[in-house]
Amino acid sequence: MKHKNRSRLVTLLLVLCVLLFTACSTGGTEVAAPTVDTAVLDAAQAAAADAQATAEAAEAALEAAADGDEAARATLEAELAAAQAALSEAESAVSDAEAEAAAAADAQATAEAELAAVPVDIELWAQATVTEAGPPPGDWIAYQIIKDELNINLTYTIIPTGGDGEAKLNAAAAANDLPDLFQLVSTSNDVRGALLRMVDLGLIAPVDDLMPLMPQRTELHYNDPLAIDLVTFGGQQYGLPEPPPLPKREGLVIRKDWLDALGLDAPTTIEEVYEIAVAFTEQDPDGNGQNDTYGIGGFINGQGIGNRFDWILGAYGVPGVWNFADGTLNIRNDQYPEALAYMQSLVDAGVIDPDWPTLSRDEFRARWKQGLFGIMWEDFAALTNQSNYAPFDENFPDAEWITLPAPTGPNGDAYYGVYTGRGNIFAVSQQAADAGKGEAIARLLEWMATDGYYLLGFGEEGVNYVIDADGNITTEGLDETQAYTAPERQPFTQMRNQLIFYNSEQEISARYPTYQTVNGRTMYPMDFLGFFQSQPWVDGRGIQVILPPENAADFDRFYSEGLLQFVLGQVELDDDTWAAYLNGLDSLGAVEYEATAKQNLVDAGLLNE
Ligand SMILES: [Ca+2]
Repeated sequence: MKHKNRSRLVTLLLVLCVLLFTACSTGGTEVAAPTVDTAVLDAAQAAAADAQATAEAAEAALEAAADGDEAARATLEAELAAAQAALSEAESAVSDAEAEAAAAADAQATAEAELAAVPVDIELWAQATVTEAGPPPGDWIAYQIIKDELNINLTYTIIPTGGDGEAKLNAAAAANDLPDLFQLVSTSNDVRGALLRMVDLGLIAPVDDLMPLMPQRTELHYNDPLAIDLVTFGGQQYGLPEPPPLPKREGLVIRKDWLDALGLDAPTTIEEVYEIAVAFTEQDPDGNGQNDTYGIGGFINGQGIGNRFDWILGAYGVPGVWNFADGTLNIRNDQYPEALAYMQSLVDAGVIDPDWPTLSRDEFRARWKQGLFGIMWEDFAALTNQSNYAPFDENFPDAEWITLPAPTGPNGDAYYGVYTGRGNIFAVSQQAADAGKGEAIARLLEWMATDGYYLLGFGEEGVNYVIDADGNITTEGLDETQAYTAPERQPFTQMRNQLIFYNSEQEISARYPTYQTVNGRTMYPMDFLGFFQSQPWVDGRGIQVILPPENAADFDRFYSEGLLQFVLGQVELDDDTWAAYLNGLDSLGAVEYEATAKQNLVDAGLLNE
């Protein structure tokens, strides 16, 4: 009996503890403090404390009645009954407190719903996808959907590209009247620098808190840690870095029909490229009996010999201008003059189209379509998209270009080129954040990556596009003027390249569909892209933090002209002339340029000190 009573008391005490804990924690965490009548909770807690005291007294009495006589037992039972009554009262009080808390939570939810019912005005500035097409009309269905489903009044302004767009943004910044959400513009292709300048002026709001509010968009658009790092200053993320346009889309190709005609295998080394270039030049690969072909064709795009010959520099481990592993110029590497010597050997042997240093891009493209050379570096769409390939196809229906892997150099190096990964950057103005618009901006951006994706990227399903059995987007069977590809429809998808597309396979295959050539061969543009992307590229995204020196024009001219003179044989390439070239660059501030570049890479977390 004594033992039984003791266990009842222990149980009672445990129950009281649980009730006390529940009462306290309900008040502390689940109900917002300002909306709860704390007196109710206080009363519940006091009652529970009383019950606990009574129970403790009962336990003391139990100890005192160790001998177990009837009178003591009666007292003990009376005490227990009192404790149970107190417990019952405490339970009831806690129950009241919980009801009060639930009512408060309801009131809060109602208040939040009322707040959300007030539409949020959001002003968006972005560049156009098709500049000549103009903005969507005022009665665009998307505006109504955004209002109905997101409770947002969207004002969408298309801003100009280049200097005009930059000036418009700068004027708004100067007037402290930036739009809520906007695309950064830079004529010098340095949108990160443009963002940083506005951050320094206090005009841009951090977006760290917005990222968790848009999980799907973050997964599809903001998934590159380096891109996030590049818009993070002082530990806070200030930019929303959209995915860059299709990366790694250019590559090396060779005329398979010419290889077959001469009984040659595709080259895998830089040496084999040379041999085949000689054969293509000297052995009449097109079989017309005339000496009218070259091995290699190209043109200069960028500094030095240009990035279209990075596959040659890459075979020597020095593609591009910069060595991002240590922040120096690649010309410091002793393999650089070796690569130039190889290029010079192609020029010297006359196996590269001799007009390459002066050709424009269009002139170069006209030449491969005329069958002038059999090895080249080209953009996959410029080569394989139906409209681009058609003139070549008509001239040479039996011809076929195939992809080449990055050729290997004497030390085993092989790189296709440098991937720079520059994409659009959007930002939220501090003014918008101060007005409490951050959450609504995140809601809009998340919607654009989820429910609004197809509407803003292609239009209305069944009207402007259809999804076929393979999951591909097509315009089959649609009214031609309503198809999302029609000129008339371009105003309705102006946001697609700025805020909607993220290089999904569906997007890319919609832009680069397969088709039949003149003689019935199936062309797969996507296969060319996939192969090019699979090749070894140097991660050159650090170029985004390297700013040109003040004497950039003089520096670049000396840099480029000097390299070209060596390659064309106008200056003999030897140890002395190479040293003189490097000295000339140093006199133009090359060392300081490198030191600044290195510091910028270190500051951006892209390079260790
Ligand atoms: Ca010929």
